[in-house]
Amino acid sequence: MFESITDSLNKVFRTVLGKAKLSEDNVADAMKEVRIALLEADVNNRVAAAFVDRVKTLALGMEVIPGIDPGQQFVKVVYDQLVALLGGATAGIEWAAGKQPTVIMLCGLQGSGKTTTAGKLARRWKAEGKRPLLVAADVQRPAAIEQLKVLGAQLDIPVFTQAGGNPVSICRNSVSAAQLHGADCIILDTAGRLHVDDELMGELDAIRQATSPQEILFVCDAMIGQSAVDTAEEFKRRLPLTGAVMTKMDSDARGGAALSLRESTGVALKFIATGEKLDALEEFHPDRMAGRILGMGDVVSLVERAQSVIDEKEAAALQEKLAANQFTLDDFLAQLASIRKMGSLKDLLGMIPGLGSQLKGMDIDEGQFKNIEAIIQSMTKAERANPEIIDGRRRRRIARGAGKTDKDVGELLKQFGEMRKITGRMGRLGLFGGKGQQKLESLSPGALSSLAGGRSLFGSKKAGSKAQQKKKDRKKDKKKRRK
Ligand SMILES: Nc1nc2c(ncn2[C@@H]2O[C@H](COP(=O)(O)OP(=O)(O)OP(=O)(O)O)[C@@H](O)[C@H]2O)c(=O)[nH]1
Ligand SMILES: [Mg+2]
Repeated sequence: MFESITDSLNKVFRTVLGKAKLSEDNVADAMKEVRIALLEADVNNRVAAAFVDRVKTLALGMEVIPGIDPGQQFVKVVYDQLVALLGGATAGIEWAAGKQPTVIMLCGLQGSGKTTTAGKLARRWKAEGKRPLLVAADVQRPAAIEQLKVLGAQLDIPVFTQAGGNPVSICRNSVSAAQLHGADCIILDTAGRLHVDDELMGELDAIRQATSPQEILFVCDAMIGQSAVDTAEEFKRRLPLTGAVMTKMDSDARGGAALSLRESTGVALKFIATGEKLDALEEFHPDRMAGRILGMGDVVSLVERAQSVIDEKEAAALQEKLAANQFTLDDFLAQLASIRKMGSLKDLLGMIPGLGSQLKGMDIDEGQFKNIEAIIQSMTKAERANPEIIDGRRRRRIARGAGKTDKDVGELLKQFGEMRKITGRMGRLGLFGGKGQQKLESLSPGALSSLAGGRSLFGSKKAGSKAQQKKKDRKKDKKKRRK
């Protein structure tokens, strides 16, 4: 979503990096480009101008530090200011003190993603050891209560509903019922409207008075761009918002709303949602996001994502196998499935420092995953454990079964063989644990590169007709969503 801004900013940085001295003109030129990049990403005009002014002043006032590249110093100023723009420190959730349950009220326009977000938050907090209760306070839309019930059943989380009654009494009663449900955090899923109106605001304010929520989170849709910021402003005039959740960050929205929200409205972004699935919710960290936007990667989030999908026991078993060089195609298949659970490959690679900007224009072929899976799945158990037994006849059979060519199968086997060679060498170096192990970080880059040498398992292609097709697909998706 921030691809184009990352790309533009990296171009600007290249013009200043390596310069022995930055003149006023250099800085002015660079900041002109930064401003264009921000505006192109749909950042609010006023916010962009103020940001550029701040960076310019700081960059021109930079003290020359001997031995430090002024260009790098400039990038650091941009990074620091971007972190500040996004809110500085991570804004956590304010949990109620003592035995009181915490009340979290969600509000926002129709279709912004409140109900989905309620489910995602409940899932997240349950995983953190809390006992959430979802409250169906949307009596506006007949299907709304059912939608929340379905989510609750899926997550095995109780849902408070009440036949008849108005939203205010439902919410009030849910707080008294929390104890009965053994719940310590109550998530109120309120009704949305197409536009901000007095009736909606009156209702939301009455719910607030009846339940004294610790958090009133404004849920907004990144796809509506700057009007998300305007709507936040309107909500804030009537309700003491404590934070915001930006949804649909997986869409081709340019991200400007997320960048402008804090500075324009003073409301801190607390979560971002990146998909329809219930695990597609991330806590918003200004520093990590700034790193991602500047193409510096976000290793911390990458590791967290990996931890959320990788089972520790499985990982330990895998390490043993790697160390003993008994890694089979079946293990490989399981690893692919874990990686796919973590999100799109491009998204993941973008979190690796230095890779983000290089990915621009590259069409990471996610279909390759499927090809590899299809080929491995059409092998017998014996073949997967012992690829050496695959001869010409077997290869043909596998290819036919997977709908691929003999060459595809041959290539996969060759690459798997090379990978095994590398893991074998790493195993001998004790990199996968065990006695006398040497940690990966402690290896010199030379040693690491001597380990590498195989070709990439995943082809990547220059953007072309495929990228255009993807764009078309995305448009189609968007249309579907609107319906
Ligand atoms: N792609 C994507 N879709 C999302 C995301 N969050 C929600 N949606 C989708 O957006 C649509 C509306 O979501 P809801 O959660 O029903 O929105 P709501 O605010 O509760 O809507 P109302 O109750 O009608 O006001 C659904 O189709 C969701 O699947 C997200 O982060 N990414
Ligand atoms: Mg809803």
